[in-house]
Amino acid sequence: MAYELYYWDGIQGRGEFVRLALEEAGADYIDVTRQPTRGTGAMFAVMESESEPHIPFAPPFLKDGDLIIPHVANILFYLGPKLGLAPEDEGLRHAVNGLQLTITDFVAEVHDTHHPIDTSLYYEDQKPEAKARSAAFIRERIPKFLGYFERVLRQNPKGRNHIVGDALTYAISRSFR
Ligand SMILES: N[C@@H](CCC(=O)N[C@@H](CS)C(=O)NCC(=O)O)C(=O)O
Repeated sequence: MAYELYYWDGIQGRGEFVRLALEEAGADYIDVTRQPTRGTGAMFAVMESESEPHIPFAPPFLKDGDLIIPHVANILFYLGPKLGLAPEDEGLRHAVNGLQLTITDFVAEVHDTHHPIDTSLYYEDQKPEAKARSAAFIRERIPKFLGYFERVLRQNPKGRNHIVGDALTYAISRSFR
């Protein structure tokens, strides 16, 4: 059965991390809300279900049969071994998961540069604060996060073509070089 990915229909957003892995592996999947017959209504139907015990808080989430898996890093941790995008070694799988969770933190900080005061307010309604937050983000946080990923890459004992081990993983879809 095809995997079902649920995410907002009009943006790449966090859904793109999952799409990249599915596309890289050539997996059979349906981008549910982009189906003309389903749309975001199908996403809300799952999130607002009164009977489903494991409802997601927010998209993206993946359905594999009856199983519902929320959060990008959690979805990728689930899919990685099935798609051939995670190391066989259990310890290394957790290393990849750690990198993906760091990416999760990074993405949340990127989001906060545009919505520093209130997530439910438009960027236009918090522009001065967004500018101040962005300046600090550019100065302090981008170099810290990217410097970290570059160090991990440099220190990979299996070489610098991949971030963990000697093959492509879902954590960073392309080698830096
Ligand atoms: N930790 C979650 C974050 C999910 C998330 O923030 N989703 C956004 C779209 S990118 C959303 O729709 N959030 C609604 C909300 O937080 O109320 C993940 O990594 O998937």
